[in-house]
Amino acid sequence: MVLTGGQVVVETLVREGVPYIVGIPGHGTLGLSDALVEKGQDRLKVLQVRHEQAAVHLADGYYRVAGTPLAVFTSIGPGAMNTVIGVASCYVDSIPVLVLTGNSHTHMAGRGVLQEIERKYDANSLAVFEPIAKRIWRPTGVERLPRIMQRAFAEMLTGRRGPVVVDLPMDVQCDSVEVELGGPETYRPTGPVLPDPGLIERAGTLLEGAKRPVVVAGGGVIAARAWDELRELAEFLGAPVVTTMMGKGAFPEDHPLSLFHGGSKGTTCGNAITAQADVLLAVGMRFADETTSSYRQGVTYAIPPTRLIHLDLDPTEIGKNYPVEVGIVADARAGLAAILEWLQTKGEPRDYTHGRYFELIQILREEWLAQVRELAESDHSPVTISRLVAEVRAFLDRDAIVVTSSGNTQAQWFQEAMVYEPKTNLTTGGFSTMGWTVPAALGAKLAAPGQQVVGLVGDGDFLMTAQELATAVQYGIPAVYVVANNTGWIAIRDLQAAVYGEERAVGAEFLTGGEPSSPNLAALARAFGCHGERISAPDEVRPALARAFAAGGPAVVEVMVERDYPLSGSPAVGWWDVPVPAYMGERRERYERERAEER
Ligand SMILES: Cc1ncc(C[n+]2csc(CCOP(=O)(O)OP(=O)(O)O)c2C)c(N)n1
Ligand SMILES: [Mg+2]
Repeated sequence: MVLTGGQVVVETLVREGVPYIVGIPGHGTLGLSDALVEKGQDRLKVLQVRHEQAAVHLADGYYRVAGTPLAVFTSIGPGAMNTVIGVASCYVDSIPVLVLTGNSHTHMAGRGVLQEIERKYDANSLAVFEPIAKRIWRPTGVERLPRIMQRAFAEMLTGRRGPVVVDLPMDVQCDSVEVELGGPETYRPTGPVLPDPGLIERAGTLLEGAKRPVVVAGGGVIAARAWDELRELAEFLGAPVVTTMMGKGAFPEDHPLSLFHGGSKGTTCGNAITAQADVLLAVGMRFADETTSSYRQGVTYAIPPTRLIHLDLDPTEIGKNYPVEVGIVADARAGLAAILEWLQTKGEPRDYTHGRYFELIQILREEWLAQVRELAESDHSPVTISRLVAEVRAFLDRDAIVVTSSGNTQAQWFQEAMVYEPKTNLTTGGFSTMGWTVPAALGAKLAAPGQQVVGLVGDGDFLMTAQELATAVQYGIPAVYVVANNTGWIAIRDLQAAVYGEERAVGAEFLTGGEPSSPNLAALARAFGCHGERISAPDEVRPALARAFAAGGPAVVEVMVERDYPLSGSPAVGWWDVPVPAYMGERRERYERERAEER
């Protein structure tokens, strides 16, 4: 068949089963947008957003729930550049999204076309994506486009996944080519990367002999849908499971073997158990600094003497941060299943509900839960974020999806709320991008219309992409936002207070005339056509949530929360390397002593 470049894009998206293309058109993308109308019809729906960053976050949220990618389209120049934060967030968290950007006609490139970047290289905006996308392409003729589209899908969906960018010159969108398009099975592999049997035997042998085995699960477990294998293996070994921020939800947190999380934003029980492990099985995770308490020996990990088995799809993660005893490159599900199978052929499962190790796990778990309960039961008014987290959790269904991005709400949902099912805790784990929650929750709701979707978000974060409430209203996407309004970037103020001293907490509050002040976010939501209300007392949370869900459309519950330190957040756990200025005397000396213990 003969297709224009725009039509090649649309046909490939349709054959890949992509349901939505999200973006904002401009003169740089007219050939593509016309093809969407011409060729897309009902097969590919176009979603307009109000900012291109939001388009990528929406696709990101969609993928995390649906497990299939969306496409994003932008015009040339600023439209394309606006996606940068979205693409980088996807890259760090290994989330596939296809970003299609418009650019100068091939025959005009370098002349200074409207919105072209060309002072160093012609039509050079693509270079901005080089460090933040898994792969980038710029077809210089329409005949190259069909193969590039196929390679783009193969690249983003194979191996460690990630975002890709295809930059489309305006003429390439409109020129035509004779093509035969094959189905996805003709150009990209399916099926998992299988582990090496010899390594599985070594891992199995180590785990079989372990007295205090621990499993650490990261986002790779969820990406590989390996949660059943994770649970079976943990129960077989009687091993507690801790997760990273991206891994939260991979293991039910009301399971007696769950010790929640390790790291600087982790839990006391998670840190205690990983630091004492004799054998650690780390799956689909990369030992990032927050997860490890900045590598300070003995705070979260002590590797060695702990013997590490690291299973990951990406060979570059193995041995990167800690020395491994066994490093296995494989799909998390295939790897866990293989270890489990090996163990099953060698012996009987341990009784994971009895024994000294199990008792230790229960004591640690109960100690932590008692701390959380105390925070959650606070009757303080205005409500604390801890109490808010508890009220939201108590209101929601077991399979409700909660979306967080940065600030105290992210940290406290992570630490203090139990998550029971995979893909119900969505968070920008590695890039911690403010502005992510509002659009990502829309993507999540599109992917799971039958599940409750709540964006639990700070006022600062909310204000970075609040314009997407217009998108929510336009398409009737009933996400519910709980905005914890403490009139400021209070996580940062609290960090200053905790590390440098309360008197040095400056520059992170929203003040007018020296007093905290905030726009009325509930009124803002109503101005967009959403349900919106503002509350501040603990016992108002659940009734307000009930009204927000009953409203049936997008809704904002603005919760005026306690803003005074330390009730504004929750106690720190673990350690984090936050450099202290050399002029800070004792604080600096302590920092240097602690830093000296990093490995
Ligand atoms: C885009 C972006 N800019 C800056 C930061 C640094 N940062 C991390 S948390 C935070 C404050 C978040 O404020 P808010 O959303 O109101 O939540 P709060 O901490 O007040 O609960 C900031 C500025 C970030 N994570 N992302
Ligand atoms: Mg705030």
